[in-house]
Amino acid sequence: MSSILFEKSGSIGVITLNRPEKFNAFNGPMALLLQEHLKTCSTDKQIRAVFITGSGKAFSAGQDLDEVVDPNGPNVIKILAEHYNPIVRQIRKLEKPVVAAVNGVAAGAGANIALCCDVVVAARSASFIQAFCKIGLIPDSGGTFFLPRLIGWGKATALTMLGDKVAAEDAERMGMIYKVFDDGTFVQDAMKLAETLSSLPTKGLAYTKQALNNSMFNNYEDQLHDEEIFQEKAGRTADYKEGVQAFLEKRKPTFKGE
Ligand code: LHQ
Repeated sequence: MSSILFEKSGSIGVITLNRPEKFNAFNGPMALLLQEHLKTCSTDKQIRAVFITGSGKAFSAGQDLDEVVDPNGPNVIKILAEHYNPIVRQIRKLEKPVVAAVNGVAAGAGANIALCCDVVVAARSASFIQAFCKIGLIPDSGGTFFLPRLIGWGKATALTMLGDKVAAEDAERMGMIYKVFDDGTFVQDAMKLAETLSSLPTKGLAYTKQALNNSMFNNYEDQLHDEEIFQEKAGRTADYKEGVQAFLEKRKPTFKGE
């Protein structure tokens, strides 16, 4: 069985982390496979939203710790430079919305890969753990960048230094994630959200994502300038014309992602 399952459901690329016996912990081949599937999601024009989830009880327990003690395994630099950092970069650059559907515990790199996605939802029983401090490491996979921006410096510092388990509802309350859904309807609710995203003006969402990415480091004037540039591009899309036309004709728009 592959460590990552991939299928197309309508216009959604569904990626399932699939090493349930290891709580979907990442080894090298699995990280490289995720990169391949993300690339497919980026290049396949039919795909207009990406959905990442885990099989079994966990979303992902982060790095497979058996691999790091394997004398033939990759070293820390290789793990970051070739496994996790390319994944985070791909997700942030992907010109389509990426939903993390956190079905269970998300720890270490597993948590931070989820948190760099565009819309993060979690089952009520799921949790998030910055587990790195418990084994003497620092938060990676973008954790030191995204977490303080999501929940503020003070909380991010405490959570990364203490490694507390954060329940999904608390994660929602502190702004770490978008929404919690009940366990019983989690898969349907999360997929419905991805379906909605996949039916919206894909290019407009891509420009929104790029503008938000830039807002992480731009100053105010540069950001206003970027808004001009991206809005000009959005204003040239067919979906923009369709959105305005549909509004004026009092009908539901049909967006094609063009
Ligand atoms: C695992 C793992 C795992 C292997 C559960 N590996 N088997 C970057 C640079 C270089 C090096 C290292 O890493 C990184 C990035 C990182 O991600 S560092 C952080 C690595 N992750 C962790 O430290 C988390 C370790 N796991 C846990 O703390 C717990 O398993 C959590 C809190 C995730 C879940 O706890 P429980 O619900 O009590 O489940 P469990 O501990 O019983 O785990 C279930 C099974 O999964 C178990 O196997 P077993 O055969 O005993 O049933 C675990 O051994 C296995 N597993 N995480 N990371």
